[in-house]
Amino acid sequence: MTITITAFERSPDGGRGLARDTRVRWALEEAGQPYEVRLVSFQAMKEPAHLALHPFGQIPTYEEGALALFETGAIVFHIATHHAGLLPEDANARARAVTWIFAALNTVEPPILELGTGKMLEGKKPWTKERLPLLEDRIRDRLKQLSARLVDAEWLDGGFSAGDLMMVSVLLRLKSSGLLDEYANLAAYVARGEARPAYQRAFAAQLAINKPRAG
Ligand code: GTB
Repeated sequence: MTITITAFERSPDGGRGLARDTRVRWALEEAGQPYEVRLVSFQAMKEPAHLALHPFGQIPTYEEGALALFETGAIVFHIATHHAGLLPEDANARARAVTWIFAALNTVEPPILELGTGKMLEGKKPWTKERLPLLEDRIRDRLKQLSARLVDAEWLDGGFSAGDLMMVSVLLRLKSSGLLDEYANLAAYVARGEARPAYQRAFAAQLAINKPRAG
């Protein structure tokens, strides 16, 4: 059955791979599943046809036959449970890998998003100058804890899993902030994720759509 995902017609990040379709593309590449992409404009995202797929009018969505999903956690989990390569066979190891998906989305991503919002949408507010260091420290708390757990391991719990895919995807957002470089093992962990051929293919596919064009 054909898998179709949605992505920005033109991502505001100009192809840096930070929009959330990249993590879904990456999961599909790891699973060896071909997929099609339907590009949507900001306007189309808020229209009934897209809202029927995504109640919050966002990307990405995932369609496969009669199934339509939204939320990257649910989409990556679905891909990982239906195809080999993203979750271990052992039941307990599998449950732990799923835990890392939730940890990435519920514990690590929120302060990173707060910083993004603080910079992009509230950058001119009078309190921003005082607030940004607080937001950065909240991220540092999480990075310090994650760094202490990872130590010098290659991945979070044994072999590469959907938990690592999600954690690396979340941490990638920090690259330009310099915060990641304060934790050498986390910077190396993210680099290992980025070096995976499946990530490279996913990144290249979104870049082909989003790279700034001359003129
Ligand atoms: N919790 C949802 C999920 O995980 O699927 C969040 C989905 C989401 O935030 N989608 C964003 C969206 O559709 C795109 S990824 N936004 C449009 C809207 O809400 O109207 C977030 C994103 C956007 C842009 C950049 N960037 O340019 O750097 C990075 C990340």
